[in-house]
Amino acid sequence: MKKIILVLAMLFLAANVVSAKDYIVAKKAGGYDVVMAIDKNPPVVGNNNVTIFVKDASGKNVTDARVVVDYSMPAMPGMPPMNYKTDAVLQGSEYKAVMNLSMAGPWNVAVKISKAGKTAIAKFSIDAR
Ligand SMILES: [Cu+2]
Repeated sequence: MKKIILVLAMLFLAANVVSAKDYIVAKKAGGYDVVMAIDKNPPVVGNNNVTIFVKDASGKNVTDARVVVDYSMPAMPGMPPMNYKTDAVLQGSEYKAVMNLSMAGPWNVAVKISKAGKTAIAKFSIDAR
């Protein structure tokens, strides 16, 4: 798994789609390879530009899915749970979204990829500074 992430990250770097300083995480979900790159490393309170790459089992970019970024922070003392959702928009062969993190600390990010009536969810944990 680690190796796959490394190879994917290097491919994207070589293609100049992401920058070496990006925060990059990858996961398999529903037969897809999902890579999420955030332009802030570590992710920050405020706006973070998110680029999402979705590849199918044969390594082809999936460009006809609906991609939604769902990000949430569980309840903490003095803070109710927070949940936000934004559509990622296809740009070239990847999906772009802006994630506005309202507070420092741990966030759960669920990237929901819907296609042909099926939804795959890639879950990531990030820590905003
Ligand atoms: Cu909080």
